[in-house]
Amino acid sequence: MISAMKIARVRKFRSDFEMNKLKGTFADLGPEYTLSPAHHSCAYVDDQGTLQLCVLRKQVPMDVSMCIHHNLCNASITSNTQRGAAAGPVDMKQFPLGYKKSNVYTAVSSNPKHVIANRNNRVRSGTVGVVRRLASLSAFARRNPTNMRNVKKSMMFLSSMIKRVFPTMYAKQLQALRANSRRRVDAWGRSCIFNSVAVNRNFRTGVHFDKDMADTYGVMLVGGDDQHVGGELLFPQLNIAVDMRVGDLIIFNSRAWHANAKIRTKKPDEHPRFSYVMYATV
Ligand SMILES: O=C(O)CCC(=O)C(=O)O
Repeated sequence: MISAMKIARVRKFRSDFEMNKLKGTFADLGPEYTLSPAHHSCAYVDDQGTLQLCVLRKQVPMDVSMCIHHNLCNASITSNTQRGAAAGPVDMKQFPLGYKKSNVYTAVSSNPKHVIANRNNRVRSGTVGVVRRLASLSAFARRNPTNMRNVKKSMMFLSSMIKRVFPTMYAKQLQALRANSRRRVDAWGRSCIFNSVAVNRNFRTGVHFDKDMADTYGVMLVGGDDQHVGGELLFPQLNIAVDMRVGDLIIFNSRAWHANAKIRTKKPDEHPRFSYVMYATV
């Protein structure tokens, strides 16, 4: 049972044009940010009354978060160069041959005919479930069918939670997934409103929004020993910061600009912050 929820009408402090200029940069937790409270809260944007985010505190049972963490954490082992703006400001050391930043992120190759598009910093972030680009299951999902099966109940639990709290959103997202799927690739069954998970390990994202389906919502929880410091999830357009802890769940608009504050854990490798972003893609 979810107890009283604080509902706030918020405004956008920066236009999308201004946000586009900040795309790929790091955001810091400054005094302009309001920290999301320790109880459940929702933020709607004034003009259209669109839900931007909803934080549910301590609603994910330990067995659900442990199951997701234990079965999927290894997806973050392989480093990923395709996280675009989320990978943060380009680290030129990673691109000794040069780098062009246009509408796609392009590393320069030693072979002039060879364009390496969509490359960005190497980050610890992997995909579990459907990969939009391929419209099929990710390598992790194909190689680890047992892990995929193990998390099905937990994914369904989260999906049913959304159904209970936001029934209209649930119905709309499920319908969109069914209507748009190019192939019938299901990660966790046809009543689950997400079919993919981004698994991140100590990944400080730069300002970005998610490229999954428009008008859908992502759901995120964190895993690990909960000893991480910092790494707050920031919504720079709304000046809202959320310190996510194990057991919390955030539901956020896939088009809401977000980033992470610096991870300030003294020994981040000993106490990594894992995040699991569940989303709908086709
Ligand atoms: O770890 C987080 O708090 C955010 C992760 C994220 O934004 C992403 O993977 O796109």
